[in-house]
Amino acid sequence: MLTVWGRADSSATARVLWALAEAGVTHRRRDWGGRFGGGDDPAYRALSPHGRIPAITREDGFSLWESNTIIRWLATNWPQAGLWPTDDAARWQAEAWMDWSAAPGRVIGPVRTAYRRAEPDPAEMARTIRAAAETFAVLDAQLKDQTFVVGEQFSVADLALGVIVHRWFRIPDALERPNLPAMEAWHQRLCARPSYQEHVVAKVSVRPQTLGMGD
Ligand SMILES: N[C@@H](CCC(=O)N[C@@H](CS)C(=O)NCC(=O)O)C(=O)O
Repeated sequence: MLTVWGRADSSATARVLWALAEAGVTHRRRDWGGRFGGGDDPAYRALSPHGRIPAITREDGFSLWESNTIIRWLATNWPQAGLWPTDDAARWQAEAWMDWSAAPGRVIGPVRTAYRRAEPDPAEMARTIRAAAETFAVLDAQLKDQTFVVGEQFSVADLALGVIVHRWFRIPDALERPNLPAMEAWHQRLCARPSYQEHVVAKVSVRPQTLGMGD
């Protein structure tokens, strides 16, 4: 059986738990990282060289780290889950979008930092939101005429981006931000998936001190 090492309210762990649920893979989870500690444990560092979560292990000694790599491994080893697009060109587009997912990951952090300040500076919030919106607009354009990130099939690309986009929509409505209608419609489609509700919506948004934007 697979073991996932990571607290359920971490965005990178939630991405893997969501993928496992989509693929119907039985696993267990160990609370790890953040308030649970363990990142500096030498045995854990042997699994995850930067000490970050998540990592996965199996009884036969197999282990893996980096959430997107875990998702790629999962999609390859559970082909019946259909997480790789069947069309070869679409499959490589999915790879590109997975790698691109680092970009929105980078711009959402400063928004959260600005918003969490004891005395938030409206100019900083506006600036960070504008920078994030420019990046998310790339995804909005991609989703304009299609159901999922690389076409009509739900894939690894949706798994790589769905958690980060959820954070964007957790920015309180009071903060002005551009409309991204195609991305919003896609987010709604993800919200209709029970596995996304369970592992992303219910977990990545539960900490009031982070204003519902998760970690
Ligand atoms: N690129 C890595 C990022 C891993 C990462 O930064 N994880 C965060 C949680 S989202 C972490 O380990 N933070 C320290 C901690 O929770 O102890 C991945 O996607 O797996």
